[in-house]
Amino acid sequence: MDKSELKKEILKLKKEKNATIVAHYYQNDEIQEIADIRGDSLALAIEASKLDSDIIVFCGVKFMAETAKVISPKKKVLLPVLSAGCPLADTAKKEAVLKRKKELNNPAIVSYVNTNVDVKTISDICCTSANAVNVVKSIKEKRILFVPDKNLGEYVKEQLKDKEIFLWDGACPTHDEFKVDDLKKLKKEHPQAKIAVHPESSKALRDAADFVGSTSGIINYATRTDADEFIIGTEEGILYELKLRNPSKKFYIIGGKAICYNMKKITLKELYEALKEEKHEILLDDETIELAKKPIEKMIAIKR
Ligand code: CIZ
Repeated sequence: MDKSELKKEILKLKKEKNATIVAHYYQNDEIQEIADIRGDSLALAIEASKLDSDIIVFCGVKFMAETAKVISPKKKVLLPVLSAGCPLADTAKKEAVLKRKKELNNPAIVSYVNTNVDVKTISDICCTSANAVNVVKSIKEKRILFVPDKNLGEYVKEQLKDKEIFLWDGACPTHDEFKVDDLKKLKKEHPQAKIAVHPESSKALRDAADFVGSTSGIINYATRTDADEFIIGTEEGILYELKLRNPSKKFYIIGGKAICYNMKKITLKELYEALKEEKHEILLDDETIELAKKPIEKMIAIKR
């Protein structure tokens, strides 16, 4: 089938099966285009839970689909490509996190949503890049083990000096790769451009930026800021939404390219097959859902 036939079939199946397609901002353009909802992982999981659809097809990576399942346990949640994982999440295995907690004499565990679901079951509270500072600020504990992103953890630490934050040695390979020299080069070529980077980037990059924020934060910043050009430090799938909302503005990705290969594994073909065969269903046992739900719900109760 060619792309236009695939699109027709996907729309037909979606209606027949009462399914909702949600796509993360880092997905391929063709997936973002056909999705019912686009957003960051938390917004997608929350929005999908409000719909009366029977199936949620989560076009993103595994931890995102797991979070959607925890929030909507009665719905069938599908992840079109099972191998779409997150190398950052995989740096924090549950047993290793528990060991570190013990070594540090039991600090509270704040886990970024980019963790596998079993790590959420042992977390005191979760956070996203959009609410990490507010989440850490909100908890009474002073001593915190922040997993797994050391850059985001360091960013939080810089703003909350009264907390003792222990970092995990994990980083996102896509964001950690941005080079300050590439940023400087772009700034020289586009001196008027505003710089917006994700907090998963290194300190050097964050310090050089006009704005540091999550995907939704970067999109809102670029949309409300009165500038014609922006230098962007996050995965390039974000360009789809940035251009859609700001057709007259120009966006340059640091280093010219930033791809999360896991995010790009889903194409129209995989999406079509996932809907047709209802695969790959995310299955979690009741105990995991119950335990993982607590830190996620605690986070949702806090403003972004
Ligand atoms: O939580 C998300 O969606 C991720 C991974 C990034 C972001 O900034 O939105």
